Amino acid sequence: MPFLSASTTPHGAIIGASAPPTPGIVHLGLGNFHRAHCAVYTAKALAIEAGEWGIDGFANTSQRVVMPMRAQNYRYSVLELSDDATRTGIVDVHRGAAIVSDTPEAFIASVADPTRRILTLTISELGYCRSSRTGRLDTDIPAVRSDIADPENPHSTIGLIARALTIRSLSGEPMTILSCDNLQSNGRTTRQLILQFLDASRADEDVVNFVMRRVAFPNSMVDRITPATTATTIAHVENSLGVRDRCPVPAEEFSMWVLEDKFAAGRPAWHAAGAIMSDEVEAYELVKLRLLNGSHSLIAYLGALDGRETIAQAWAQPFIRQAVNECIERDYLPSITLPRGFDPKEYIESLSERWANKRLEHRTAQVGSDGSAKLLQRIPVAAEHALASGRVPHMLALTVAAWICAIAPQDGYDPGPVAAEIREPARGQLTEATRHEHSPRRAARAIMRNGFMPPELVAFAEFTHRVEELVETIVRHGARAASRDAVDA
Ligand code: CS2
Repeated sequence: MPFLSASTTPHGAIIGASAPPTPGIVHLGLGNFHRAHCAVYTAKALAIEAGEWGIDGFANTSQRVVMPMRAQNYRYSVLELSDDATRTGIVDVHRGAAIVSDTPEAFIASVADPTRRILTLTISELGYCRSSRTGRLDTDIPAVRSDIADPENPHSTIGLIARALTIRSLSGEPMTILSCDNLQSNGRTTRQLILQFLDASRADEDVVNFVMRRVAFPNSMVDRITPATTATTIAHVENSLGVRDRCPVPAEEFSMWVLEDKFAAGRPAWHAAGAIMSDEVEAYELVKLRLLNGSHSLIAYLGALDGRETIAQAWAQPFIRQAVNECIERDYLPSITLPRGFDPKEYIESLSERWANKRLEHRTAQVGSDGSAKLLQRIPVAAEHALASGRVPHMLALTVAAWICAIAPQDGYDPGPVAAEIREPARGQLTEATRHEHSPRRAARAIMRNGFMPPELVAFAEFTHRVEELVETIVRHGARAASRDAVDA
């Protein structure tokens, strides 16, 4: 079987249109999500309105996508998996692919280049280097600390962007930085972190003024479930294209993008490609971060503890469905002011269908990964909202307890093989925090008090106490018993 390359002709159609050679967009984070989301909207937009909107792509560290994309002239396929159909299309909008950690100067030069007009980011919650304690730039992270001391040789994402903007400020060309990550107020937050970095590294006033006046940071809500690529994805694509794609992306059919239309130097016709331009993005963000992502974490941790490998298998368990439905009704919905005209019932029904999609094979271990960073975006504010009005959010306490049990070792408790696959960069710190604690309650308390959750939430003793209780119930009687306990409370 030939490989997808410049000279092979695959059977599949190009999604939208191919981009012209000049990239007006720089993108950081070449993982599956970007390639099935922003890249697809861009390809579709180009088919409706031509423009210099190719994408110069950068991966953070991984060769997994960069090498194959280069070999394939930056093309790859998206395999859309719904319950009754499979569709494969080819995306052809990238005009470069490199690894930032290998060539930070190339990334800096690309962002500083006046012909680039938008920098899009999918760097995950972790990439923003934000402290769980203060919500500000985390200057305890070694890469951030060394970038502040030596801003001309940056390694952290925020340091790299700040360096590029410093150089760009010389030309004064406006630009937009568009965060496409699951962060509350993602545009505003990115702006604050960059300004905090510039302040800490004593940047010139001119640079700060340039960022404040000429760089736009629109908020955006992004949504499309994109599991990891597997051998099955590659085989499926091979069958339908007649060529072998080394880096295809599996994705659900559903896709949504809500954007604040505040761009400093133009944008592709994303609105014509289905993106919603709205002045209520933050409300959409909250809906998505809590109802989808927050519930997703609960499904993932309860599912992993119950030995379920995929989200669909977990969602098929009545005790998990019940826990999630209660969580949405009791703890999440009351914490959100819904966007105008938004029908929560319809949205919740569509979530249920999306989670039930067996063909996606979206792994609980994937959704459960990086919980120490992800949960901060999903739980604390909603929990504090309930607590401030005198109500204990039992289902949010259950989410935190299930995360603790899946990740942090507890004396004599084995969370099972699925939980063992969850990647958690804070595992070492969690183990350290609980090293001298020999009861589940004490271990949970140590985690809550050691900066893994914001102090404002930990200050509500009734919440911390409830998390401790539920951790103990999971350890002694299992995840099902703990769910019942939380649902009945
Ligand atoms: C998931 C998200 O892994 C996770 O934490 O909740 O990646 C989710 O699939 C996407 O945000 C869907 O848009």
